Amino acid sequence: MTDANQDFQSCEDFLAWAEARNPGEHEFHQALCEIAHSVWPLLDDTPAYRDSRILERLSEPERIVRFRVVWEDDNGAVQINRGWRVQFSSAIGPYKGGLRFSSQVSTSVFKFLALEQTLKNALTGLPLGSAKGGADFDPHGRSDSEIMRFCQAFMTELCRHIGPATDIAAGDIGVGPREIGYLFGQYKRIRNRFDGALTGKGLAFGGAPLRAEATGYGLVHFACIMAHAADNTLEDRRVAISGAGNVALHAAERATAYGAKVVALSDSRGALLCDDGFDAEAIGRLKTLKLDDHGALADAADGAGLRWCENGSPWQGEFDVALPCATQNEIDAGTADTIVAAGAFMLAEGANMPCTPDAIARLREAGLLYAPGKAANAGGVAVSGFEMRQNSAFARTDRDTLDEQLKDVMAHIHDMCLEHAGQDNDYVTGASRAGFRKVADAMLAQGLV
Ligand code: NDP
Ligand code: 2IT
Repeated sequence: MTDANQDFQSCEDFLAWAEARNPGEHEFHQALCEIAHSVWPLLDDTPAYRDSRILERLSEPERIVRFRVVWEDDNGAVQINRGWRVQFSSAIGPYKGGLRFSSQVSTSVFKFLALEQTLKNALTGLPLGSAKGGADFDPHGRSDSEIMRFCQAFMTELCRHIGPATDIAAGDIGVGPREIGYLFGQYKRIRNRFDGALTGKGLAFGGAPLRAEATGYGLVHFACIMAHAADNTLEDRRVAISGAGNVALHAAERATAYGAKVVALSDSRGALLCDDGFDAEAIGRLKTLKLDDHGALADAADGAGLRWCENGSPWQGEFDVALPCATQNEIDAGTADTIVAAGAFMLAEGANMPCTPDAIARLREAGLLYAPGKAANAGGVAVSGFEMRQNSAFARTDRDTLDEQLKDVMAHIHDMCLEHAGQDNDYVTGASRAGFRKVADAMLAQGLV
C-alpha cells in the first residue's frame, strides 16, 4: 500500500491509496474518483490544500456508527437488522443528511451518499455539514405496525448520535413522512426533547411546507435554468423519469406544471408509459397510490392511455429530457446509448449517482447537457435547512416564500457550477470544485481536527 504520509504526485496515486484503504467499497470509490479528478487542479492553485492534506482528510468520514436493530414482526418472530450513520463532515455545519431503508445498502453505499452530501450541502449556501444513514431493512410488504416497530427500534440507538446542533436526519429511499413521523415520536420519547433533530416532519409538528416536494421541484427548476442557459426549454418537451417515489413524482408534478409532457415513470417492478403525457390529475392519483398507500405502479394502468410494461424501462420511445430519480448506477453505458438514441438533449439527476462513469462518458460524447445529482437534487436538503431554521426560531414560513427561496437556491447552485466549471462549462467539474472549495476553506480555518 502507498504510504499515507507521502505527497501524492498524481490523482491516480491518490486514488490507488484510497482504494487500498477502502477495499471492496465500489460505490464510495466511484464517487471519490469523480470528485478527485474534478478538484485535483485546485491543489496546485492553493498549495495550502495540499499541505494540509484536505483531499486525503475528506476521503475519510469523521465518524461511522454501525449498530444492531432488533424488533418483532407481526408473526412474533424476532428480526435482526443492521443500522448505520456515517457522519462525514462537520466543517461547515452540523452533520446533515437522509436515512435510507433498503435491502441494497452497505457501508460503501452510505459512505458514497455521505460524501456526495458533503459537496451538495456546501453548494446550497447553507451552513450544513454532511451525513447519511439507514438500515438494511426492506419496507416492501411490511405492515404499518411492523414499520412502526422497526422505526422505534432503529431510533432507540440512533437517538444517542443525533440532535439539532449535532446531526439532523431526514428521508431518502424507503423513508418518507410515515417513517419520519414514527422516528420522531421515538426520538422525542427517549430524549424528552421536542426539537429539530429530524426534517421532513409532518406540518402539524414542526415540518416545513414544501419539504416533501422540494427535491423533485428543485430538480425541475435546475433543469429549466440549465435548458435556458443553452437556449433551450422544458416547455412542450417530452420528459422520461425513472422511479415513482418522492423525488420522481414531485418532479413529474412540477415538470407537468411547466408545460412539459411526462411520458414515463417506473418502480422496482417495471414502467408506466403515457404517450400523451400524464395529466395533473393522473399524477395526483399516482401520488396517492405510491406515496400514501405504498402500492404498486402496475395498479395504475388503465388499459387505455396509461400502459404498464412489466420489468420494462422508462427509457423507451422518443423523449427530450431524462430525469433518473430511482437509485445509484441505474444508468449504465448501454442505457445511456438508449437515452441518446431517444433524442434527449439533457439528463439531470434526481437520484444520487444514478449514472455509471461509462454512462457519463457516453452522454458527454453525445453532447448532452448533464447535471450531476449533487447540484440538481440539492433542493431537498435546502428546504430541510429551511425546516431547521424554522424549528430553531420556533417559527413558521409559508409555502410561497419557501418556493421562492428554493428557486433562489437552485439558481445560486447553477451559477456556482458555471462559475467554477472552467471553459467547457462542465457541471460535474463546477459542482465538485465549488462545493470542495467551501468545505476545504472551512477545514483550513479550523486547523487539524
Ligand atoms: P423513494 O423510496 O420515495 O422512491 C424510490 C423509487 O425508486 C421507488 O419508486 C422505487 O420503487 C424505485 N427504486 C428504488 N430502488 C430501485 C431499484 N434498485 N431498482 C428499481 N427501482 C428502484 O425514494 P426517493 O424518491 O426519496 O429517492 C430516490 C432517489 O433520490 C435516491 O437516489 C435518493 O438518494 C435521491 N434523493 C432523495 C432526496 C429526498 O429528499 N428524498 C433528496 C435528494 C436525492 P418501489 O416504488 O417499487 O419501491
Ligand atoms: O440525498 C439527499 O439530499 C437527501 N436524501 C435529503 C437529505 C436531507 O437532509 O434533507
